[in-house]
Amino acid sequence: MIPNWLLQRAFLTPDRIALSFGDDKWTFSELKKEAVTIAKKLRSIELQEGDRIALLGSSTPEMVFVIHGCLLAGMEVVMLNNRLTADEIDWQLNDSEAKVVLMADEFHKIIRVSKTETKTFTEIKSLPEIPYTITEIWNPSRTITIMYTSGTTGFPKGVRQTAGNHTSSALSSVLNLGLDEEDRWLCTMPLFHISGFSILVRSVLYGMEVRLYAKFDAREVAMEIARGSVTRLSVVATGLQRILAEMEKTDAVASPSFKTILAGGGPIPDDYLQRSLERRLPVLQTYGMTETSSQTATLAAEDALRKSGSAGKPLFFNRITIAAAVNPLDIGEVLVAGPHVTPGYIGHASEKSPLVDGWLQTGDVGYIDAEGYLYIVDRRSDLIISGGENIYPAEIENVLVSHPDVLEAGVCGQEDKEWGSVPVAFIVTDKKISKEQLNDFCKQRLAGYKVPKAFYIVNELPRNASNKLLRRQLKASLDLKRN
Ligand code: S0N
Ligand code: AMP
Ligand code: MG
Ligand code: MG
Ligand code: MG
Repeated sequence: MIPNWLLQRAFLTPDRIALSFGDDKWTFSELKKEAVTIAKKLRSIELQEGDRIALLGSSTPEMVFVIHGCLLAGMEVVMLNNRLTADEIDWQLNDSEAKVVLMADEFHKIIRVSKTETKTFTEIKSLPEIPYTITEIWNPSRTITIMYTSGTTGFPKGVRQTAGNHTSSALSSVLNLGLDEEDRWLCTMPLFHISGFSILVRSVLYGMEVRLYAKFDAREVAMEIARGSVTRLSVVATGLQRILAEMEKTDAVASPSFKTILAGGGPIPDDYLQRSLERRLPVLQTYGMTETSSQTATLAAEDALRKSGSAGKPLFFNRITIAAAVNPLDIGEVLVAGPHVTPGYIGHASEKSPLVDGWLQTGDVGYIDAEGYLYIVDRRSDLIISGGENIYPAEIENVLVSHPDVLEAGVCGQEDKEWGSVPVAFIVTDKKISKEQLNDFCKQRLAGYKVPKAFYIVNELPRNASNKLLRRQLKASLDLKRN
């Protein structure tokens, strides 16, 4: 049994600050009032408990009210990545069979092609309120959110995250990080990723303020850290590097009241960790994924130097093992178990469970040292992580070969100073086709971060005897180009 998060929180500490955005603030009781109003309005469009809806917007207070409104009303919420194109969103709407898309007004033009019914936030406001009794107790297996994560075949998979998953994740996190009355978590991570959504969950469970930003603004974030007006922050490597550069400009250091930066979503370069020390930024490397509703392992601040490069030990309720490892340091696939692990996917991917004998097959490669610290040595096969956004080459290749003049296409990641890694494409064609044309073609069909940063026209692609594309050889040929 899990209490309805917001009802319980607003009952326990109604006057604590729940959310701030610029100069505006809302207490938990005010947040509840906004959310209850939305829940009652949604009732008027025939939405029932257990219905699946999709949500598209950016990080605004209104978005937070709608998220909580939907949860109060018992809905399963598909969190759409707002960087996607109309086609990509349409695909996720079909796969998830969402009944309706609720969206911030400015996204209306993205959805116009979709068959799914839509309601803008302004339209929701004008709906009548239908009174009903909001369920006070949730079943732990109740699906709260569905987040799409990229898949090896090029088709994203919708991950179910239950009330139990989110709740245990937030509890593990607080056992790891601790909690102080003054804690205030700065959220510049997208709410449609678990990195951002998990901050909202921690907020209602702990009674902690979320300081929300609509956009990542390194200067503002650096100022909040130096002033100590926030105490916690989550970042990916790209964000951390921007904050460091900003603080270095003015030789700023973190306020002593600033406590932790959770840094994850991909590898964090050693250089960033060293520079963070000079800024007195306590950076905690963390390993987690959509399938684990955020953190699985986190490196404690006191181990940051001694265990540099490690993602730390599993959080209290979680277990991590390395497939087929006999001794410490043996390298293999990272397997994860615990109450935070998803029960599975929805839609086209629902047939195949990500669990084998109760262990989540992460696809990541790593090892555990003799003291139990996890090291991730390689990302899942071919996965490209650009600024914390995951991309599988097949997704881009599928789009490229759908171009009438493209005979074959191969995509791999190229190291990048700003984004960590970016996709580049190799094309086989017998026509004259310009790189601009290819770029435009991709831009119409793929989110900006998936559009290859370079297109190389080649005579053939490296393949093995059974005609399988050898992406590692593509990568090797890139290294040759650079040397
Ligand atoms: C890094 C961010 C903030 C960059 O976005 P920015 O600067 O705001 O970009 P825009 O102004 O919107 O666009 C400008 C141009 O930049 C391109 N662009 C934007 N983002 C990317 C990107 N990632 N890669 C490549 N290009 C990008 C735009 O396309 C635009 O170009 P044009 O004009 O040509 O279209 C932003 O990318 C960001 O917020 N990234 C973070 C995403 C994220 O949260 N990932 C994590 C996902 N994983 C998880 O959630 C599991 C791990 C986890 O939970 C976790 C992770 C970290 C910390 C803590 C945790 C935890 O466990 O709690
Ligand atoms: P997502 O599917 O967006 O949830 O991304 C999860 C993936 O990001 C993991 O499976 C890893 O490949 C990668 N990742 C997350 N944290 C780390 C980390 N600390 N070090 C290396 N890779 C990471
Ligand atoms: Mg994923
Ligand atoms: Mg990612
Ligand atoms: Mg073709």
